[in-house]
Amino acid sequence: MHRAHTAFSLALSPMAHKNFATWLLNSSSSQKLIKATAAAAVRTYNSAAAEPFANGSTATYVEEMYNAWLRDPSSVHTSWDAYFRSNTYTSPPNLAPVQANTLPLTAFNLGGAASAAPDSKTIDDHLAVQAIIRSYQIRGHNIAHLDPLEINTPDLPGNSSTKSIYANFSFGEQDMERQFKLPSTTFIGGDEASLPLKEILNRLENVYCNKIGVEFMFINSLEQCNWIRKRFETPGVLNFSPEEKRLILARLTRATGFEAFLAKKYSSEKRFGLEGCEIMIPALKEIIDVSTELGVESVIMGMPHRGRLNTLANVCRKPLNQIFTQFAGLEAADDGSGDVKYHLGTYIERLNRVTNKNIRLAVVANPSHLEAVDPVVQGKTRAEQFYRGDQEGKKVMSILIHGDAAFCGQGVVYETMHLSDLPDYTTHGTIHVVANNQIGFTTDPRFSRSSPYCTDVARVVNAPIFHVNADDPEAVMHVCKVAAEWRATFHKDCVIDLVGYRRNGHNEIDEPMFTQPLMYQKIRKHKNCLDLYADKLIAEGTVTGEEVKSVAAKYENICEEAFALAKTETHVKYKDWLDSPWSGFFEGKDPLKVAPTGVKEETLIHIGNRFSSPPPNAAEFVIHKGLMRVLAARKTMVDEKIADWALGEAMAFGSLLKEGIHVRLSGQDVERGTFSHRHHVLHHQLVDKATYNSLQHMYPDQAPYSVSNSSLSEYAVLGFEHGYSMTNPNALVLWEAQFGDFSNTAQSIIDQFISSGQSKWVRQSGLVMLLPHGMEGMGPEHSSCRVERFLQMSSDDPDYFPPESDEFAIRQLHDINWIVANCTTPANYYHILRRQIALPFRKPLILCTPKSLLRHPEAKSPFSEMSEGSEFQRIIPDRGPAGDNPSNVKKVVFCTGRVYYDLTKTRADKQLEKDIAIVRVEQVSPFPFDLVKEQANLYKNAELVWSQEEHKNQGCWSYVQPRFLTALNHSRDISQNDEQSTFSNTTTTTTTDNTNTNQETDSESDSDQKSKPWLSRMFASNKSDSATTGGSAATATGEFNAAKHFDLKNVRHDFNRPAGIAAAPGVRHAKTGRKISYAGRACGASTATGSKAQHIRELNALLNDAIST
Ligand SMILES: Cc1ncc(C[n+]2csc(CCOP(=O)(O)OP(=O)(O)O)c2C)c(N)n1
Ligand SMILES: [Mg+2]
Repeated sequence: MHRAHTAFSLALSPMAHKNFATWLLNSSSSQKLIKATAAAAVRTYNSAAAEPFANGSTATYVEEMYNAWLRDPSSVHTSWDAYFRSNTYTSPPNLAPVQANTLPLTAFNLGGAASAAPDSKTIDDHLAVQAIIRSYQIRGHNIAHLDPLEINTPDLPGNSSTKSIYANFSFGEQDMERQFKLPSTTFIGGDEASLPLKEILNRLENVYCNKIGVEFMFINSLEQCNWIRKRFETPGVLNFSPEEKRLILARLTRATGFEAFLAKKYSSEKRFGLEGCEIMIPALKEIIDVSTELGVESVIMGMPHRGRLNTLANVCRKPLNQIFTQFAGLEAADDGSGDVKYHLGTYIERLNRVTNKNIRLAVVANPSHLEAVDPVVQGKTRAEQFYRGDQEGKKVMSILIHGDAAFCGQGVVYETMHLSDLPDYTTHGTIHVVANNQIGFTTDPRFSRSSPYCTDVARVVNAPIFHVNADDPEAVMHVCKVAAEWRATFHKDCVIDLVGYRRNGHNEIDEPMFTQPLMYQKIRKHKNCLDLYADKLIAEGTVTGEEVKSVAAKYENICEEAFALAKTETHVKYKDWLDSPWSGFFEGKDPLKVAPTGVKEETLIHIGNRFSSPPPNAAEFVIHKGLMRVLAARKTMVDEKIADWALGEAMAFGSLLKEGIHVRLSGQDVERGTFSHRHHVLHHQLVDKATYNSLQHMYPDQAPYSVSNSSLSEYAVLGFEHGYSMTNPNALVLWEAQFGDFSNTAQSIIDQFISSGQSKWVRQSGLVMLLPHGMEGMGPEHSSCRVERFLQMSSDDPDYFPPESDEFAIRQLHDINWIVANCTTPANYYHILRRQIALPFRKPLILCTPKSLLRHPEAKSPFSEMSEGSEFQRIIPDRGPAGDNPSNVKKVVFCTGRVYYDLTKTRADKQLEKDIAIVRVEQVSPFPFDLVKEQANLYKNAELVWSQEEHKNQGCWSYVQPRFLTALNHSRDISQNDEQSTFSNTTTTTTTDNTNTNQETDSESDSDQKSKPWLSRMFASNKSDSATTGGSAATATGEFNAAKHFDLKNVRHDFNRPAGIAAAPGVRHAKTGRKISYAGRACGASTATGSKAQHIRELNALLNDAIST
């Protein structure tokens, strides 16, 4: 523990007094003060002093309000509620609530008669005592005994004894027996109104400076502060019954036994053991028990490596054999997924034996990137609350477990914390548990943080922080109980800082003495928590030594049995490791069938009319004049049956809502839209918070639409939306970046979750990322969403032309990790959004979205392109004179995105419409090999060019170039293969076998393969390829053994081309000899030039380059 220089000096400052007893210090003279105090004392016991409301005393009225509010905040008007919550109210002395333990100060007047005014010494001494009490409440945690190793002793002058406190107030030994009246801001007296100074100090010392350090006085709510004081100060709160103690012991035995068992059986494996902080397991169980008791039915957890297996085993009660199988799998597998067991998620529904209630526990799959899972858990929790109609978070809650170094080091913690109280992002309180082992890998806190505690980040959201010594199980359990009650009461975040140590190195193979010699000398001599606690319980007679041994032996037996069972397992089942099974989603679905995305024209008209209309109470609802014009323009478009970008988007959202699909759009300023084009929320110009959102009122039975301006965070908000999208496949969840380039601050979420979640964790997501992209002279920032990076992570093979068939497009989508597109028309934008839901599986969609096209007169689509029969166009061919007469065309310019409009204009200016065809690649990834080939064949004699506005080392060029070559030259060999043509006619109505989880987990056995004939054929079709290349999948005889290689690892998400088979060199090289050349900017370091003139020069050059024959 890293402690600040702390003393109680602040408590002695005028400020401290002022905060503590404002009403006293407000009096100008001490004489007045004495009188006021005396009067107060008298009035407290005078029934006539309790002035009724009828006599018009405002103060009494306020006081009554205050007392009523204390009992039930909802019983007073919201304005009073807000006022009292603001903590500015201080009861006047005469009106302070009459408490059972209240005595007049005169009773403590040492010099005079009982009813006389107290002398100034009495008052000063009382103030001093009150200041001491407050001082303990504020700073007691700084000198609490939180460190089991006692290495980090308080960094304080003197020592931590009470003497150093009261000496400052000039109290001597003679004062110790003096009786002091207790203020209403403490509960240490219980039923007693006063206590001797010695007892006051003892009790405070015990409450605040023992094994618990409560950090809460920064909270700006009197009610909440009092609530916490009561939970910790009330005498006897730490008394546990023998049954409770035995339960703690049993749980601690399991937690400790589990780590010991793994250490014994897998001594050379990394497991990131929990030793030194095993109490975390009983702690989590206590939080879950209390929360379940208070109504919670589902707990969603996020956690890093440390103690993860133990949590799965002993908190989630995941069958031990499944966990042990992971170790067995590791030994057999040498494919680089060595630490996968620390990252997989899980989902368990079980009976909580303590509360006898059913509970669902999920641990969300997480990457190595510490804390990255935090917002994902929040999003998932929020979504679950939403789907259950749990508006206050009473049924679903999240627990986040952190490491000490990561909690203070990773910025996403702060970003996630700041979502905690936002209306559209709150999960109504998260309990954060820090497994604080006082070290991060090899770095100790002195070098890893500038704050006294690793938990200081929580202070910004007024979350109380409960530090506790992890070697004191009862203190830990108390803190957990209070944390669970806090969440249930206030629905706000709180933090439990479990201060323990790490018995071994970062992992079990590491030598910690290299870097922390003194700490580890101490740790070597330190008894573990279980032994310490067992000794304590034996000493006090709660259990016997034999009982302790027998509980441990019993658990070891359980582990041995599971270990034996694990040995009989032959393979890992991924479905056992899903964190969010999608019940029923895959059942009965043809995995290769996309539902139509066009809708009836009347639906488009209806949505358009609603979207262009003011609210029904338009007469009272004052809309900004500019927006009236926007609505009128929308109405005109609807009448003319055309749509611009905003209308196309609204059509997609509205039609999905109509079909019962929940739509959630989130991101910075998305309600209006960064470019002021969307305007989904109309604001009454005269009434604060009066808004109207027409998309929420399209149809009476529509699904809910939510559009939310987010906090100014990308990392946390994108993570949140990803988590939200994981929860239910029947929702369109979109995150929009303010400008596309800002998405790189969320790179961890993109890399670790979105691009790879399915292949790592069988975790599908249909999240849409809307990334404004385009070089429009706005300079190096704001121009590019860095589409090249997304494309670089696309998993389709540049050298492999998949077999052609009617299902080409859907199979590609099924195989790939995500979709990257750049649409040029509102209709295509509309279709691609709707296709997200029409697909029989879920894939993330990375969508470059336009800026200037939002208002471009040509970037409009007729309704006919969105109505029934229309669909998403992966490629938009040239529809002008060039397309009509392809044999005369000299050049075909392929492009994507907004540059299309510049290219067509230049072509028109140069009157080259017959000579140059312009083809738009709208879906860049998976690459439309088939359509590119078709287009190239159409223009047999033409030169082929790729034109882009991004620099050559950016944009799509690096991605499309090799794929063009494959499409142009490699294709015919594959498509002419006999077996391939059989393949294309194969019926593909197979559904995946997911009886347990309903999650698409692909096949796990050879029999599954047989049920997918097209897959077998596909493998067969590659025999020759593999044989010629001698790829790893080929046998010695050159025969590809599909059965052997058809396993999850090889085929799961890449079934167009089996893993291990390289493209055959013999067929890869040019048959047609056609090439694609590049027309555009040269390479560049930044994404655009900062000078507008330079930008225009470059753009003209690239257009001239592309549009020339
Ligand atoms: C974002 C990120 N950076 C670096 C690492 C490498 N790393 C793995 S564990 C670790 C130390 C973590 O310390 P702490 O949070 O205290 O957890 P502990 O291992 O002590 O439980 C580091 C730096 C990582 N996993 N993630
Ligand atoms: Mg640590």
